[in-house]
Amino acid sequence: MGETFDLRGKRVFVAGHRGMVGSAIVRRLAAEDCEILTATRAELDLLDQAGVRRWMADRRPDAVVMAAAKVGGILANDRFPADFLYDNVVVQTNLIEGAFRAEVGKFLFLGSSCIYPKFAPQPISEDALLTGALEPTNEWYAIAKIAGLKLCQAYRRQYGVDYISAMPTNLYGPGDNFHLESSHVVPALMRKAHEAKLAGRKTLTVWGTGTPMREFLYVDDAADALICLLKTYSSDSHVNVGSGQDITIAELARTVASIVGGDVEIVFDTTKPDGTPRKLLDVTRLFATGWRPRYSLRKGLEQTNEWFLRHVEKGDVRLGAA
Ligand code: GFB
Repeated sequence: MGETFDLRGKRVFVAGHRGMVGSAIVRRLAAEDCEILTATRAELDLLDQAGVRRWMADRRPDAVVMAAAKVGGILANDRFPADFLYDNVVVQTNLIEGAFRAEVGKFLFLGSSCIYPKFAPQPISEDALLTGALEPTNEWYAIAKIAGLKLCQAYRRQYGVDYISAMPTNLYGPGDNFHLESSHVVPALMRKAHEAKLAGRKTLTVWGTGTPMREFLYVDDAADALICLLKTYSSDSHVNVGSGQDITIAELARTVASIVGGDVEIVFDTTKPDGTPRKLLDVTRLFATGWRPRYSLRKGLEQTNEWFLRHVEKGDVRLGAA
């Protein structure tokens, strides 16, 4: 697919550059001939509309990649519905509207595969959007993300700007949140497996029944796909970003346990929710660009495990912050 947006010499603002996804995007953009703009929370509060407008007017990016979001796993989504809806709607609206006012030509909005109906036909094509009821544990986050992709579409239709949206599957990798209550499943299981090994415990507790299926994509693969879309994609409809393969949570737990080492039996805590039974994305549209993932799940998990070990030693992994 040909390039529709030439990054050379451009100023690209990565909103949320300290997060797992934003930092992978910054790593990936370093290979491009462009200037990367970032702002810490102290420099720019994305919840402050006037501040975002000022920052955009002042720094004048040519493109914005929106990786800033309030994110969390199944339990955090369920417990903090107001935060997940309010923070995400306000941050994304400030960024999209602020970019438009500052005449930013290209905007890449990031959503999530949870925008689709709970019982969408598998693999889930982009057309499944708004065809059925959402999964209740994360409907607040999903509603925010649907509003974000619709806002990009609306600006595109009304003003002809090149604002596009990507919907990544479940991502994992270096820089993830390893807090046991607020994290996603990969970092949670990795941390639990390490703690079991250190304490000589013989069990690894997995939430739910272990039967739900999830598709995982290593964050550096996701960043590569997103930069590919930034350069080559320009259309009204959003694009799914995934690996095209899924596994059960029980299989994931066994794989994580085998990488971490230690001899653990997997037990299921069925007082915790399963969430969506399956959400495998149809990645035909993304793969039509020629892009393919480079990391197998096992390789990505090994890399994440190495990162986790290095950062636990240095004491700077996010183990405590909810
Ligand atoms: O990753 P996760 O929290 O998010 O959970 P979702 C995935 C599956 O893993 C669920 C199970 O079936 C969980 O019950 N699981 C097993 C665990 N053990 C654990 C554990 O120790 N911690 C966690 N967190 N899960 C999120 C949405 O849904 O997906 C967000 O809440 C977002 O909105 C994200 O869309 C990508 O895949 O269920």
